Amino acid sequence: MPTNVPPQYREAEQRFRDASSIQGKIAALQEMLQIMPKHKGTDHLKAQLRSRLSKLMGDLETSSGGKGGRTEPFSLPKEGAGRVTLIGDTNVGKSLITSSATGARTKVGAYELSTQEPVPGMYPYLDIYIQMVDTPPITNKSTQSRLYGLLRTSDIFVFVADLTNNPIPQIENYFSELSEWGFNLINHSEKTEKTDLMVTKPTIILCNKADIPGALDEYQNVEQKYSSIFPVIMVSAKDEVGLDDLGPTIFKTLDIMRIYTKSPREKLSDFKKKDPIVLPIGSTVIDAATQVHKDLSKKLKYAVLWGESGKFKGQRVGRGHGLIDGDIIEIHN
Ligand SMILES: Nc1nc2c(ncn2[C@@H]2O[C@H](COP(=O)(O)OP(=O)(O)O)[C@@H](O)[C@H]2O)c(=O)[nH]1
Ligand SMILES: [Mg+2]
Repeated sequence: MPTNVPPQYREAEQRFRDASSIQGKIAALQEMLQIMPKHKGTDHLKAQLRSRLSKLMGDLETSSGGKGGRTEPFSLPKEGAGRVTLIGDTNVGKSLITSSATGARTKVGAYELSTQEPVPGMYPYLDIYIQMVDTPPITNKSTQSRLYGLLRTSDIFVFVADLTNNPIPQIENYFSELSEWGFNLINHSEKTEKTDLMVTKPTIILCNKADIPGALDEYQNVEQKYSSIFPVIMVSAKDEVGLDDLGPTIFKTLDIMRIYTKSPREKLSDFKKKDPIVLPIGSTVIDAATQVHKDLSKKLKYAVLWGESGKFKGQRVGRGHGLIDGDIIEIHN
C-alpha cells in the first residue's frame, strides 16, 4: 500500500470495509479507484482493486440472478434523447405511469412485485422521444444486478412516491439505500463539468395517487421537505392528472436542447423544424456538427444560424458559438 494516497482514499477504504452490501462495496471500490493518484507506483494496487471489483460484480450477478452471471446488467440499449428511470417501492404506480406516458406494455398490478424486469418505453415530448424505464424495486434481490447497471446508465431518476403510504419515509429509505449503492442524488443545476454521471443523478420526486383523499396534505409535507432540493410534482396516474408537468420537468432536468439542421440547398421558407439533434445544454456549433457526422465536424468552416442564440437571423457563426434550444443551423464546409 503506497503511503502517499489522499485522506479521501482512506475514507473510501474504510467505507469499503464497513459496507454490508455488495453494492456498497462496489461503490466504495469505484471511489477508491477514482481517487487514486495516477502514477506508476499505483499500477499494482489499481490492478488489485479492479480485480476485486470485477469479482464483486460477478458475485452480485450470482447472488441476484441465480444463473451464474448469465444476466447482463447493462443490456438495455439506450434510445432517444435521454434515459429516465422510474424508481420506487412496489405498488406506488411506476408501471401505470410508464404505460400511460409511453404506451409500453408493462404489467400494472395491485399485488407486490408485478414488475420483475426493467421495461423500457418511449415518452413523446415536444418533437423528441425520451426513454422511460420502469423498474422492479431496489429491494428485489433477483433483479438487483440488472437494476444496478441500469441505474448507472440512467441520465436521471424519477422517484415515484405513493402519497397514500407515508411518502416521506419511502423517500428517506430509498435515498439512503441508493446512497449506500454509491449514488449521489442531486438537482440538475448542481451538475458541473467534473460530475461523474455514472453515480451522480439529477432526480425528480413524483408524488402519485393524488386522487385518493388525504393525498394533498401528504404532498404538502413532501413539498415542504424536498422542494428546495429536488423538483417535486404531484400526479394521479389513475386519473391521468398532472402528467402534463412531467414532460417539462424531465426535459429541464435532462439539461438538453434541440437543434435543427438545415441543408444550405433548402430555402428557409420551406424549412420545417423536425427531427432535431439533441445536445447537452452548453453545446456549440462544433458539437452539433459532430453529432450529425464526425467528418462534418472536421471540415466545418462556419454555420449560418437562425434562433435565439443569434444576434440576427441568418448570422454567420464560428465553431465555438454556443447554441440555444430551438436554434436552426446550416453547416458549411
Ligand atoms: N388510486 C390510484 N391508484 C393507482 C394510481 N397509480 C397506480 N395505482 C394503482 O396502484 C397499483 C400499483 O400500480 P403499479 O403501476 O403496478 O405500481 P408499481 O409496483 O410501482 O409498478 C395498481 O393497482 C394501480 O392501479 C393512482 O394514481 N391512483
Ligand atoms: Mg411495476
